[in-house]
Amino acid sequence: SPLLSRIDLRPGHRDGDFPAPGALRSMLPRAAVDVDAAVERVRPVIDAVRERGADAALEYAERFDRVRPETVRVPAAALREALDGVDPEVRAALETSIERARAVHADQRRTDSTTQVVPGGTVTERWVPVARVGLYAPGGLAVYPSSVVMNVVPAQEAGVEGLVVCSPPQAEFGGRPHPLVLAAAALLGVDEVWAVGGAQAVALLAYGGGEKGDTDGGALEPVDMVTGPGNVYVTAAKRVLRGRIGIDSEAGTTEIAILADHTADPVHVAADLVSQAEHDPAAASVLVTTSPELADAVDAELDAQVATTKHTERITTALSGPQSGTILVSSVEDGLRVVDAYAAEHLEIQTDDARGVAARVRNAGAVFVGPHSPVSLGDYCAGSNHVLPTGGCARHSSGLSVQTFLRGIHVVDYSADALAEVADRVVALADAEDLPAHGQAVTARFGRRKDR
Ligand code: HSO
Ligand code: ZN
Repeated sequence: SPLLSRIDLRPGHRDGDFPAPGALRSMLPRAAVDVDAAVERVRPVIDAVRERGADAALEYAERFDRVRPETVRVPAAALREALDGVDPEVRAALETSIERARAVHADQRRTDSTTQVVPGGTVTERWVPVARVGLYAPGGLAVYPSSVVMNVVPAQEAGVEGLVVCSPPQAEFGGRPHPLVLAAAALLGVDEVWAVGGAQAVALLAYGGGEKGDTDGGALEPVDMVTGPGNVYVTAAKRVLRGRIGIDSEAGTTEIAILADHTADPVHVAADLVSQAEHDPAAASVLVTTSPELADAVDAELDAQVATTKHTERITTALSGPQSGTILVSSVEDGLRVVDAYAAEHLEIQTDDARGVAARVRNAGAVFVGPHSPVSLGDYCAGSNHVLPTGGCARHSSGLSVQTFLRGIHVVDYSADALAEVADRVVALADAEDLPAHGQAVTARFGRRKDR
C-alpha cells in the first residue's frame, strides 16, 4: 500500500458542501506536539540554572548530552580552528548562503516615520533593534550550520549588537558544539558561542551567569530575546520564559505542502516530499492535488525514491505517519482552501500558472513557485529565511526576518498649542473612564483645574 494515506474531498466523495476552514483544519493531517507535558519537565532545569548559572548547565550537559565541556564559553581559538578546518566547498556554499540572505534581509530594514497629527503635534515611529539576542542552534539528528545563518543574518541586518549562539556540547567533539556550527558563527563574525543545549541553554540565556570560580570566560550576560529552532524541551523552555525574554514563534517539526495539478512532474513532487521528511520521523509531507493520476504517480515515485535514499527509515516513518498524506480536490480553487486551512511552514505551487496561484495563497510560512523553486533551495541558498512558523501558526505569524528583531517605539512630541487644542477631548475620555487625574495631568499645564 502507498506510503501516503489519502483524503478525498471531491464532490461525491465527501459529505455535503466543501468544509469551512475550521472543520477543514480538523480533517487535515497534522502532528500533535505535546509541549505542555515538556513544560513540567523543564521547570526544575530552569530553576536550577536560575540559581546556579553555568554550573547547573554543566551538570545537565553531563546528564543529557553525556559530556562535560571544559568551558561552557567556547574559546575564540576554537572558533578560528573550526573555520580553518571547514571543507572549502562547504565554506563557499555557506558564503553564498550568507550573501544571498544578507541581500534579502538588508531590504527588510525599516525607516522611521513621522506623522504630523496636528500643527505642532507629531508621532514618530522609531525602529530600534533588540540589544542582545541569543540564537539557539540545535544538535540532534542533523547538524544545522544553515540555521545559524538564518538566525544571525536577520539579527545583524536589524542592527542587533549583542549576539550569542548556544548549541549543545557534543561528546564526539570534545564537549564543543559541532564544528560546522562553530565555523558558521565565525564566518558570520559572531564571537560569543556557548556550549549549552536544551532547556538549560534557554534558561542560561534568560538569566545569565557564569561558572563558579570562572576567571577568564566571564559570565554570560542575559539576553533580551531568544530565537531559533530546537527540540520540544527548548520550545517548552521558551514558552515558560516568554515575557522575561522575547521569543520567535514556536518551532515544531518541519512541514511541506505541495499544491499540484496534472502539469506537475511526479519525480519532482516526490523528491520534495522526501526532502523534508528527511528531517525527522515526525516531519509532515502533504500533497494537495486535483489530479488522481498525479497522486498515483507520486505514490509510485515515493516508493522508488525512499528505497534508494540514505535515511530510508526516518523518511518512511514520516511519510506513513498520521501527519502526512494526499488530499484530492476537484479544483485548484478548493486546493487553495485546503492549503490555506493547513497553513504549511513551506508551500510549493506546482500548477499551471503557478505565479497566479501563488499570489492567491493567504496562509503559509513561505511559498515556492513553479517547477524550479524547491524547498531545499530555500533551506540553504534562495536568500529567503528558513526559520518559519509550523503547526498552522502561519495563520497568524511570520518567519524570522529583520522585523523580528526590531521594536517600533512611538515618540510623542506636542507643543503647548497642540496640547491645548485637544485638552477637552482628553478630559472627556478621562472622565468617562472615571480617571479624572488623567484629565488633570493635561489641564494642570494650563494653570486651571477642571473642577474650578
Ligand atoms: N527545512 C528546515 C530547515 C533546514 N533544512 C535546515 C535543512 N537544513 C526548516 O525550514
Ligand atoms: Zn529542510
